[in-house]
Amino acid sequence: MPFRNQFAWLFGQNTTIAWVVFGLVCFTLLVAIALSWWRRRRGRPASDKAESNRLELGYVAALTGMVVFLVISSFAANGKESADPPVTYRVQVTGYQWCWRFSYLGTPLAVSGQCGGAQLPVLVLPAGQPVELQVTSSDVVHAFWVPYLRYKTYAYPGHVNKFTVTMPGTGKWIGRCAQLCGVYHYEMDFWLQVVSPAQFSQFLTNGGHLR
Ligand SMILES: [Cu+2]
Repeated sequence: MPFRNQFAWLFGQNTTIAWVVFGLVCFTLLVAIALSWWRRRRGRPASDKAESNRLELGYVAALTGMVVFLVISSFAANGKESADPPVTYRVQVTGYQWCWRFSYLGTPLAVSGQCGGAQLPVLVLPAGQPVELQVTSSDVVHAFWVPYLRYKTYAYPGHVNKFTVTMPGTGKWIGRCAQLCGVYHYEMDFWLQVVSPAQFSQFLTNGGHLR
């Protein structure tokens, strides 16, 4: 499953479960209200049953099953973040107050930009090739977030969070810092731009310029 889809799918699944649970709660409430109204109309007193063990056990079992399912499916999706090697390229993504730097490992190339201006930094990746992103920070905690990918990971100082992404086609999407990191946190936007492998090789060899 493509990287983006594994999280879009998880999001869809969890949202569906949340709506079903919400629906059940509303339904149960309405039934309780209707029953008590019906009893009152017939002059019957409210039920004085203090507990219903079977119902409560069933409720606990259903909740436990749901939690186990959610945890397992989330871990399964997260487990696919780091595909097995070989990855074609490795890029170190460094968040700092208040912008981003992308270093293409194994090459001298490191690109940044001007956050908050017209020249946002651009993370350029090749289409169809697995790339490992190594996310870190040089000062405080930031978070690397590309809404299109349905993916966010923390950028901690002194620690590297790795994930592998294979972008299926070319395109350009906005990325943001998703962790309040100081005064200009709101300016920490960047572009994720996916180009053809040929364009990407040119980008690496001509100092980070795209034609
Ligand atoms: Cu930040």
